[in-house]
Amino acid sequence: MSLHHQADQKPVPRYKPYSGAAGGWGALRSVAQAWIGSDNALKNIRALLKTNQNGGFDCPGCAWGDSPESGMVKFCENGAKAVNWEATKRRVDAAFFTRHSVTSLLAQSDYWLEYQGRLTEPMVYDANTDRYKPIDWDGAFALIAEHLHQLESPDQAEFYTSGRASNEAAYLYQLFVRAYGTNNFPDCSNMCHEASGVALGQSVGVGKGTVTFDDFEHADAIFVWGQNPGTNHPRMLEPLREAVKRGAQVVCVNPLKERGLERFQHPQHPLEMLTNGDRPTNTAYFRPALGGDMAVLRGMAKFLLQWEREAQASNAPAIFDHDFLNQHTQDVLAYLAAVDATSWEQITAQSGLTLAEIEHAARMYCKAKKVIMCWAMGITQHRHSVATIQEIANLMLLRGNLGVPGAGLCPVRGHSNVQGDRTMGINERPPVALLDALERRFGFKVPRHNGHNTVEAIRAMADGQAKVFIALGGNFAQATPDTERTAQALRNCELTVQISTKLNRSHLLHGKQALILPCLGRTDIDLQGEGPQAVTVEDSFSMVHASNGQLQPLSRQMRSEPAVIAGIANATLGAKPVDWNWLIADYARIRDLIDQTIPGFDKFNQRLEHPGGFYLGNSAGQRQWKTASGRANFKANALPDDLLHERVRASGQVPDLIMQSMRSHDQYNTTIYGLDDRYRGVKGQRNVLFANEADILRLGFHPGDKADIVSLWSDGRERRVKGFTLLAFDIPAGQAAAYYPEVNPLVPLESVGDGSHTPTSKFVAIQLQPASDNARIL
Ligand SMILES: Nc1nc2c(c(=O)[nH]1)N[C@H]1C(S)=C(S)[C@@H](COP(=O)(O)OP(=O)(O)OC[C@H]3O[C@@H](n4cnc5c(=O)[nH]c(N)nc54)[C@H](O)[C@@H]3O)O[C@H]1N2
Ligand SMILES: Nc1nc2c(c(=O)[nH]1)N[C@H]1C(S)=C(S)[C@@H](COP(=O)(O)OP(=O)(O)OC[C@H]3O[C@@H](n4cnc5c(=O)[nH]c(N)nc54)[C@H](O)[C@@H]3O)O[C@H]1N2
Ligand SMILES: [Mo]
Repeated sequence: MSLHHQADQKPVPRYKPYSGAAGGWGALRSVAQAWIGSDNALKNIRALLKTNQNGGFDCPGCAWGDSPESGMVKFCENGAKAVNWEATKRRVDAAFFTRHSVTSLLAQSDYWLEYQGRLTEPMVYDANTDRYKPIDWDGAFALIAEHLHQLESPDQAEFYTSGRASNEAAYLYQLFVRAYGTNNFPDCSNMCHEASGVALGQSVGVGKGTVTFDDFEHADAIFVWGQNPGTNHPRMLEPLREAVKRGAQVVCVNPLKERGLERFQHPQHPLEMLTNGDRPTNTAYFRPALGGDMAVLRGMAKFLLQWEREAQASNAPAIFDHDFLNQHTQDVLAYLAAVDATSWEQITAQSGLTLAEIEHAARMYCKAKKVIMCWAMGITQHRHSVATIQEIANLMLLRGNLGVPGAGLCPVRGHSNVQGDRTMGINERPPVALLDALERRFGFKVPRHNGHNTVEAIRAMADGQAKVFIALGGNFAQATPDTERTAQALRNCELTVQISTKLNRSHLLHGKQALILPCLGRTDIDLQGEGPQAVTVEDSFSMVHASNGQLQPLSRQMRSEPAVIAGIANATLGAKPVDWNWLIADYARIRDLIDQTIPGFDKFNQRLEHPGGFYLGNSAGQRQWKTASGRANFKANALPDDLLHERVRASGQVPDLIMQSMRSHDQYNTTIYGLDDRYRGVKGQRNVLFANEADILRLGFHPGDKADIVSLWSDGRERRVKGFTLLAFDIPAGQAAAYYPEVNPLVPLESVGDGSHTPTSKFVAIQLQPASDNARIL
């Protein structure tokens, strides 16, 4: 059965552990199904082959980078799905909205909504008929301008960004929004790698990863913390298994035994496919408690300190890199005092690992001369994520694992251009240098006060302080926590505007007035006044490269993101501070402005001509520290006293389990491609809770039973999702896992990371109750 037809059929839920390697035949079969099942098969194969190659388009999937030189994998199974999903021929047009009222669409699943096809014409909500009806572009722009002009303050508008927006679109957007007068830039990054940016900015002076693709070939050890690359960054499996092959250590830290982190068969490697061989992707696997990583890291540091003292006493070679510590770092003694002050009891209790396991991890770290540490959402979506990431940096600084080939910090980004969007100034807490540069170049008074992040924006809309919500991509209603409150917040607005490629719930949970503005995606040819345009993106390794759409857009009425922004800006501000329409005729003109205002982009247009793009550079990777101290800072954070939030305790209830929310193999964030999660053995269902069999029995249920899940928080609100099937799974006792976004209603809006404000989607205190009624399966 093809992936595409599932949306219209009733699936048969199944659950059976998966025995194959990651990648391999399973991945090929899945790609083939996506192609054959697609209504646009031939076109898609051609499109796919250009993915990430010079002259083609950048994969709209994840932000993993490719080696600019080698013939490494240029696409993966999930990239294929992303391309295929965007390149559909199905359309959501005026006729579609005549057939479906908004209320009737609300009863459909997220899977069904996006499956209906590409949005092809601008639409406006008509409250009389409860339907979207066509509006022309000028009418849409005028409506937005009218609302923006009516606000008492520009801070009453929220401008959301999702991480697929190109550099050119993001730059234009932030310029317009700041010229309009606010820094209200909630973005997907606030729910994603915000903690990495905050933590690394304070520790090493730059909030991005310090490694490049080539470093993976030189590392002696690679640690992968809280990340599932087999599903979310499949192109990363290749360097991991190559590392294992050449004798490097690959150490995975993840409570779940993720298949991609165990074995990988290369789907583009003929011999391996024929012999059905596969290779391991790790040399050690540790399974901590949820939120236990900081304790693991602290324990590793404590072993290092012990061994350093022993080495000093016996005149053996030092464990620490003393030259590096002396020349480059600050506050190491305060940090070591904090390490001494942390007890082994607290470390083992909080980490969920034994002392022997922590010692093993520490030895692997110590034996390697050059270490890379990678991490993703398992690390960033906790209350103490900033402190945990700073602990990663601390451990790396102790042995000078920064700014040398084969070593460094690697927060693996999510959305394909989420890093670039930040570089372009999508930032609710903008650096002063950026604001100064904009003011100098464009001569308007930029707003200097901080704007709203995602959680603050929801609160402002809920309180009626913010009245206009504009989204450059994404699916705000589903990606955010506390789903019911977010829906209410959006409905409170006077106007909501979604600039999107596909229909999703954010179009249905709208303000009093609402617009859908259909835009081109990465795969579409973008024709402007001066001809077809390329856009640019930045990957996790700070490589900037061009992306050229290849496919004829489905409708002439779709506009590019820069063109939509220019239209809104022109209607709102006129040709000030720039001539918006002139700018978008040739995106090289936007790049000239980027060149003049954003560090690292001088000669932008010229440098783009280099095949594979160019490297933006990273100061910490060059051992230059853009911190207040001018050095790399050790951060002496204490371990949390208690992982359980005091507001969970104050609820007076004791949690049955701690739950993380995660991605299945058949989804891209809130976009659901299918109902299977191959590597975890789940078929045809998403409303499931993975738990340890002993826990399921202890709580009075049996595997396969349905249960309601309620979360604990002391605000008197009930947060419940209904009728989830309990799956007995290989997961540490006391833990549970479920899919995002189905369990987002359980994440309290106030449960956020310290210093990052990121919803704590990987640590939700829950109780199970007998199912109150049958939930929707789809
Ligand atoms: N195909 C596909 N690709 C994607 C995406 C997608 O949805 N689909 N999303 C993109 C985006 S925006 C992002 S941010 C990335 C996300 O990439 P990931 O971060 O890999 O995404 P998650 O599924 O949230 O996986 C989190 C992993 O962390 C583990 N984990 C959870 N809690 C903890 C913990 O406390 N400690 C440790 N050590 N591990 C923990 C989980 O078991 C899981 O393996 O992927 C990007 N790429
Ligand atoms: N519980 C829980 N919640 C989470 C997470 C979690 O792990 N657990 N992860 C968080 C993370 S890491 C992230 S990044 C956020 C993601 O949050 P978002 O980025 O807001 O969500 P997406 O699902 O990626 O957005 C999908 C929609 O984007 C639109 N779209 C797709 N391509 C384009 C394009 O090229 N241009 C435009 N304009 N629109 C486009 C389509 O209409 C599609 O429906 O969710 C966060 N929420
Ligand atoms: Mo993300």
